[in-house]
Amino acid sequence: MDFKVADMSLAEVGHKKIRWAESRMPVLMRLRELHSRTKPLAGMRISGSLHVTKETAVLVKTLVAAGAEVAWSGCNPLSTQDDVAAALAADGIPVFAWHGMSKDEFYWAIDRTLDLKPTLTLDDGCDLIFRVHSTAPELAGGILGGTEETTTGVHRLRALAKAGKLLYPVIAVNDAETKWDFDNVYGTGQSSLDGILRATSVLFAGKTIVVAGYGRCGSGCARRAQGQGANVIVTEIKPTAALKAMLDGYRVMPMDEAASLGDIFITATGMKDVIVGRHFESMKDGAIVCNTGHYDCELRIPDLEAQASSVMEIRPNCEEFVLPDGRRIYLLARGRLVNLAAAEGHPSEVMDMSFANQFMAMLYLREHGSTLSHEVYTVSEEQDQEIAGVKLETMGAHLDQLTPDQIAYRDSYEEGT
Ligand code: ARJ
Repeated sequence: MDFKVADMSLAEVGHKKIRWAESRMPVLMRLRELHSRTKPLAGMRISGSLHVTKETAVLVKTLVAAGAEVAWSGCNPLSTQDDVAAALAADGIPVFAWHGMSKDEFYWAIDRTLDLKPTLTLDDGCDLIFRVHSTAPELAGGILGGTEETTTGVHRLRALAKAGKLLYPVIAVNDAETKWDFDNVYGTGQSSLDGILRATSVLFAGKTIVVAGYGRCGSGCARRAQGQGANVIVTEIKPTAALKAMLDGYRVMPMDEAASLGDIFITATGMKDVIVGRHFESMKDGAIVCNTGHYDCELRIPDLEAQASSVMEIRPNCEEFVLPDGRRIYLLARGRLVNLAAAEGHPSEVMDMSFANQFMAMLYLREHGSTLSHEVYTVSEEQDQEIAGVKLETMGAHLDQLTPDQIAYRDSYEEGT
């Protein structure tokens, strides 16, 4: 078997991490148990490009248990957990991922997973699908469908579909309610703060935190930062999102104003050039800047590099840029997603639902992919409710049920005052 990871001696630590994640992902483990007998993915070859973390390893092992042949790469040069990659390789998974890959190595790794000649693809950020479209379109005919994990990737796919260029059906796993309303909010909120803390160990209480973007990810970060006693400023471009931020109790202003006020900056917009040279120029001494969006383009790092008279890695994942006037600005994880590059990504409990959606979307594409058109699909309401129901049950919570009389009331229009 072909694979490439940083260091196979880390496999044992990786195995322990995966075991830990398995103990906290009951929905996915239930799916594994259920489908390891019937092997509904037998005959499927899945190429995946998604952060190599302990949670992803639980997904990969579940796909394999259900009969699939799998090849894997990361979806970000700085997010691979080398111990987990080693553990997967030791378990016989062709994995091509290590922390700190160059851009060329990153695409090389994706190409190795395509050597499998996939029947299904699994993406986070759309790089793998886009690679098929741009360099190996001849593979598309053999692909039943693909899935996409994140908002940024779904945007790219919708643009591709709108241009009439999407070569096979894709399910936007991100758009499942049990994904974006939990992973993006609670996952990003906790893991982004975790990344900042591991990289800096600063006190949040009393700090001014500027959160760029008040979508699900940004609102999660703002809420958790406020919970730590920080004063939160939000920057937005969309009136309704800005209004929500205001009514959630935060100040809203343009980045041009916020730049001189913030102690810590977190970008969560999915847009490029959110913090650029003129912002770095007006920041306070000691300001900490990071990104939690999928790509590193939200911060214009070359601007900061051009301004700095010296740069030093002062702690792991924390670089000190000294400006000519003596001010110091700290950049975390090179502007890559701080939660995955400086911490371990979202906690297993929340990835449980995201990856249960991934797994069920794979089953769906196996069954129905050949009848779908080349469009972006969302997961069904039934799948969402089923996953939420099982998750609740594993958390020990139970629901009320409507009586037949209540159902009749719900479905009628006669009864009023
Ligand atoms: C794997 C993770 C983890 C984790 O679902 C999240 C998403 O949409 C991302 C955008 O790239 C990151 C992804 N994510 C967050 N935490 N993927 N393992 N622990």
